[in-house]
Amino acid sequence: MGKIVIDPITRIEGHLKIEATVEGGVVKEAKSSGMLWRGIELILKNRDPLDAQRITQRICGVCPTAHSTASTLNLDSAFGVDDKIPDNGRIIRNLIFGSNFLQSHILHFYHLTALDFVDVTAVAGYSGKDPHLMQVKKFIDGGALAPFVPRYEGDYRLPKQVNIDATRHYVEALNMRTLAHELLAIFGGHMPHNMSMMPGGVTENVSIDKIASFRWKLEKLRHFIDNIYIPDVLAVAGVYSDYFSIGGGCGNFLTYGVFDMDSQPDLTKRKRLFPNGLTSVKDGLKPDALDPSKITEQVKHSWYSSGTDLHPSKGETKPDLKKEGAYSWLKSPRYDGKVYEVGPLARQVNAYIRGVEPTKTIIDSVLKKFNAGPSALVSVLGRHAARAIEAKIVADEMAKWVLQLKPGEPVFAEYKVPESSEGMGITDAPRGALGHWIRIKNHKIDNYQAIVPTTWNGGPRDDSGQPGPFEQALEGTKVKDEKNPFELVRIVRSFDPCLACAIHVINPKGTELNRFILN
Ligand code: NFE
Repeated sequence: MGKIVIDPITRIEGHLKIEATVEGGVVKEAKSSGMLWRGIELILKNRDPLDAQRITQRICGVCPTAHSTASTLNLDSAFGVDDKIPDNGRIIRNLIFGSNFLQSHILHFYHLTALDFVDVTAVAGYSGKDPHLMQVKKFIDGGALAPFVPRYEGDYRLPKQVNIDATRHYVEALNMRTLAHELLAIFGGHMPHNMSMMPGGVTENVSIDKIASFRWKLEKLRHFIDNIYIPDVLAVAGVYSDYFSIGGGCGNFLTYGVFDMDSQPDLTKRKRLFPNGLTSVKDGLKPDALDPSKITEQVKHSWYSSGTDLHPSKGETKPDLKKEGAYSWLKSPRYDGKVYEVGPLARQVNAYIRGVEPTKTIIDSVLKKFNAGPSALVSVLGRHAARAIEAKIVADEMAKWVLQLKPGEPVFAEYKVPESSEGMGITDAPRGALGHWIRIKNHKIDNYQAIVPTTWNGGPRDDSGQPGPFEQALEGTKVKDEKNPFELVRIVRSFDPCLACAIHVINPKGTELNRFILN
């Protein structure tokens, strides 16, 4: 019996440690530890409720737009304007958030996970004139291979030309992400912290110029997604098809849904491009309705002395680094006491089983191409495919939404900050279900809680010992070479973890809590 410790896992956002106990070449037990603390809830206490919209965007540099969306929905509901958002405001919010989704999904495939499958050293002998490849070759010829190495060796299988093409796309994807940021800035102001989303709608007016500029930039992104991103994912899937049966995990999926299609005040009934819901492989992927009152966070194995199994509206944040048996700064979110995976796969599986188009048709065609049934989706490659399919659907819908904007019509509804109130903002972020909860007293924030996607996916064992989704996806995995555990990092990265929400490495007295060694 041996132990593999990967600390930190690179090419993700934030600091995650994975410990895997291996017996006979198979992972018997896995532990996922979030090694940084996110104290944003404490920072928000006693502040003006409107600060939540600004401060929660600082939770993370990758998905600030997700937090601006969740906090805005949260304040909409606490201020009682959730049924008054004008169509222009609703659509602009979707365009801002959609731009961030596209940036995020392209980032994940090319700059975080592709290097698990694509061998950039194929460019070493390159003698052509493609400027993107020449850029990469310069790194390789100069012997300075970072960020392409260090890496785990022993399982690079793509044909040389596919490696070269994908390496060119790696560089091109950087330009596409810039373009997605520019797209967001048209109505959002700028990245990373958009200024436009506000309770009641947005602050940016509609003009023909903005519509035309948005459409023009979006077309280039759509071209990249259709002709480069999706074909690259399919090329990887064709060669690494064993990853359709590796890293499945808990098989329970939860989504709050995302991209508002109306302003129905009950967020569980609001029509969304991707609907909310739950489903489970164990129950034959039957659709189940979402009831947010069943969400709790358990803390038995987390460095908190807070009460356990509390609903987030009553959530507590009391850090306790000395807690016996704890191994993570993440809590363990549960729905009705059960473990759920969140993210693009959860959204697309939920949409698929409900027959939502175009998800249903696209997934059917991908499954047919690989001669596979829906169970193949519950895997490493299923997560990558779901993310790419989702990028296409979101980009195509954005092209329609921007043409529904009406210049000259209102973009926001007036609101007043109430003396006391409660709110809930649930949406899906690129990485999955994201919820913000607020309690207002004396016009100030009395309590604020956020449960982010990676807390769902990367949380530790819960009060009854059930491992979290990362842990379940790792357990049972065969490891060919314990010195190069590429299976394990491929599994974890397929979830697109973001621990960046946890931003504190020192305690208030300035004492170091942990030291990370990169190798
Ligand atoms: Ni920090 Fe995020 C997304 C949110 S994930 S990137 O997507 O919310 O934990």
